[in-house]
Amino acid sequence: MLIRKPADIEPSEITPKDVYLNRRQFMVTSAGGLLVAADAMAALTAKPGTPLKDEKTNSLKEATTYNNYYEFGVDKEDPAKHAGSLKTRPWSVVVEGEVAKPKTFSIEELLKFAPLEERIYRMRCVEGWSMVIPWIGFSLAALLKQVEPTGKGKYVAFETLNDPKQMPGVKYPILDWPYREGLRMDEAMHPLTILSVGMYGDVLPNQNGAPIRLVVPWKYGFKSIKSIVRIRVVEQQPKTSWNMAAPNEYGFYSNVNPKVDHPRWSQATERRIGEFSRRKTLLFNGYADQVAGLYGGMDLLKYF
Ligand SMILES: Nc1nc2c(c(=O)[nH]1)N[C@H]1C(S)=C(S)[C@@H](COP(=O)(O)O)O[C@H]1N2
Ligand SMILES: [Mo]
Repeated sequence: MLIRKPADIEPSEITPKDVYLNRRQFMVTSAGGLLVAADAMAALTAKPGTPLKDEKTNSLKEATTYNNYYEFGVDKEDPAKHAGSLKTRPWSVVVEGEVAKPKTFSIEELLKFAPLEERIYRMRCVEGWSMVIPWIGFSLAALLKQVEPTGKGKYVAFETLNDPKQMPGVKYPILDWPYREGLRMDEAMHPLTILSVGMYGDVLPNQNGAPIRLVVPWKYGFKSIKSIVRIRVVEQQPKTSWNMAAPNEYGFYSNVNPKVDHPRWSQATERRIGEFSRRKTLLFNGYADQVAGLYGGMDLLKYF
C-alpha cells in the first residue's frame, strides 16, 4: 500500500502518528480504487495457497525482541539488548559495480526517492520459526533502475556495516564479516523484493536492521540482510556469508521449500511465533504464484 508520495516525506518526519494517520487515509483512498501500486496490491491480495487472511500479524513486541542479528550477539534477545549502540545517522549506501550511473545515496535521499508502501509479509527463518510483519519500504527495482545496470550485471551483492566499535559481535569470527548476501538480477528486480526502512508504521528499530534492510519474503530470513551500506551489481554469483560458513547447509538461492530439508533438521513445518501447534511450511513461503516462474526448469534440490 502506498503510504505517502516521495515528495511529501522528510526522513526526520516519519513518526508513528504520521504514518498511522496516512495509512488510515490510504485505506480510505484505496477502497475507492485510487493510488494503489499494482505490484503492492498483488502482494497484499490473498490468493489460494497464500492464506494471509488466516494469519495474524505478529506483535511489535514479538518482532523486536526475538531477532537474529549476529553483529549484536547470537541469542534471540541480544539484538534488542545491544543494537542501541548502532548509529544510524549519518548513513549512506554505495550503489556501484556494473552500472552506468554509480551513486552514493544518503539515507535522506533513499527515504525520499521512491514511494513508500506497506507490505505485510511472512518471514520464515531457516531455523524453523516464522512471523508475519508489516514492513514499510520501497521496491529494490526502483533503486537499481536509477543506477542503470549494464548488460554484464547478472547478480546483486549486498553488505552490512562492519564496525567493531558499534557492533560487539563482529569481534568474534562466527561469520566472515561484513555480513554479505546476494540475489540474481531477476530476483532483485522482482516486485516482491523491497528495501525496508520501517515497520509497524514507524522507522525500523535497530535490531530489525535500521536504517535500511532487504526483505525477500520467499527466501529464508538470512537473505534479508540488515543495515546495508553497499549494493554492488556484479557479473558472477557473489559470495554470501552463510554459504561461506556452511555451503552444504545454506545454498545461494535459499528459497523456502518444505521438501528440501536442512541437513540437520526438517523444513516441512514451522513454529509461528506466538502459536502453539506448528504450521506446514509453504513452497516459496506461500509466494509460489508470484515467484515460481523465476525458477522454471531449475532443479531445486541442486540449487537450494
Ligand atoms: N546483517 C545481518 N543481517 C541479518 C542477520 C544477521 O545476523 N546480520 N540475520 C538474518 C536472519 S538469520 C534472519 S531470520 C533475519 C531476521 O530478521 P528480524 O530480526 O528483523 O526478524 O535477519 C537476517 N538478516
Ligand atoms: Mo534466520
